[in-house]
Amino acid sequence: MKERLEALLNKIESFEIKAIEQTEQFRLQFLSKKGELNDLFEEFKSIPNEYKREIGQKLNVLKNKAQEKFDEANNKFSSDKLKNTKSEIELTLPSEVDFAGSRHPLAIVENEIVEIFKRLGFVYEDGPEIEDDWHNFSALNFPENHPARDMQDTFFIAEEIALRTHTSSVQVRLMENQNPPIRAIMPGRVYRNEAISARANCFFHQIEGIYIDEKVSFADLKQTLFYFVQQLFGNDINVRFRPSYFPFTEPSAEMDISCLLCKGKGCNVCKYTGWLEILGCGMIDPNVLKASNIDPEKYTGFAFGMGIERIAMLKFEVKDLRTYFSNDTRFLKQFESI
Ligand code: 2NM
Repeated sequence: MKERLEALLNKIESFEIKAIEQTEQFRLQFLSKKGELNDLFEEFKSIPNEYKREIGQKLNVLKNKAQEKFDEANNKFSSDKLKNTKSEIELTLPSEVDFAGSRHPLAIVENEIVEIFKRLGFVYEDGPEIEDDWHNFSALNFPENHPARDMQDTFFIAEEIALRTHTSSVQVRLMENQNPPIRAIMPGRVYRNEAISARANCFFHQIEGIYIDEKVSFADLKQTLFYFVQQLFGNDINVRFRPSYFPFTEPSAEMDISCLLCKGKGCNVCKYTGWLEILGCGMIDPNVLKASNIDPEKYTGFAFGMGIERIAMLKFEVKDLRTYFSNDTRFLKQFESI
C-alpha cells in the first residue's frame, strides 16, 4: 500500500497541465469516482486497523495535493479564458450605428399620390397580378389583333393567362362588382416584355384611377388632374392636354406639366420643349362600360394612368430606372428623412 501511495504521489506531481483540456483529464484520472485516488480509498477499507491511522493520513495528504493542483490549474485556465473574451470586447467604444431602413422612393411617391386622390374621395383598390385575357384585354376594348396581346409585349403564363400589363384589369373587376358612382385609385406592379435599360424595365409601377357617375365630363377630368399635379408639384405648375389614343378611352389625351427644372424655359430634361409628359387619360369608352354591365346611356366616366417610376425620377432626379431595383443602400439611404 505504501508503495502504491508513493507511486500515485509521483504520478500526480509529474502530471503536466498545460491547457484546460488536461485539467479535465487530471480530474478524471485522479479525482473522479472512478479515479485512482478513489480506488485507494476503497482498498483502505480492508487494511488492518493498526495501519489505518498512518495510511489514512497519507491518503488525505495525497487527496488534498491532487485537489489543490486541480483547483490551481482550473483557476488559471478559466481566468485566461475570461481575459481573452474581455480583450475582444471594448466596452468603452461607442455603439455602431445601423441603417434602420427607409421607405423606398417608389413607395414614397405612391403613398403621396394615393393620399391626394383620397382627399378627393377616391378609394384604394387592388387586385391580382396574374390576369386572364378578359380582364387585361377584352373587357378593355383591345381588338383581337392588338400588338399588346402578342407574346413579344406581354408575359404569358398559359393560354389566355398573363402577368397584367396595366392595373386597368383591377378597374374592370371593380366595374363588374360595383354600381356607380365609382371613384377609385389602384396602384400596383405591372409587367411588360421589354429589354431592360435606363428608361425601360420588364416591370414597373402604375397608378390608375377611375371616376364613373352620371354626367361625369371631360371638364371634371381636367380639373381633377390639374388639382392633382398642383398638390404633387406645387401651385405654380402649368398643364396642357394633347390628343392621344388608348383602346379603353375615347377621347383620349396625354397630360404634360411645365418642366420642373427650367419652369418651361427649356432644358435637357424636357428636351428644350418646356413640357414633361406625366400621364395618360380619357373618357372611358362606352364599350368598356358595356363590357362590365354599366349602362353607357346613363353613366359616363373618366380614367387616367401614370407610371410611378417616371414621376419619382422627376421628383428625385433619378437618372437610371435600374437604381430603383438594385437595392444599393447608398441610393436607398438618401430617402431616410422623407
Ligand atoms: C391610362 C390612360 C388612359 C384607363 C382606362 C381604364 C378603364 F378601365 F376604365 F378603362 N383604366 N385606366 C386609362 C386611361 C389608363 O394609362 C396610361
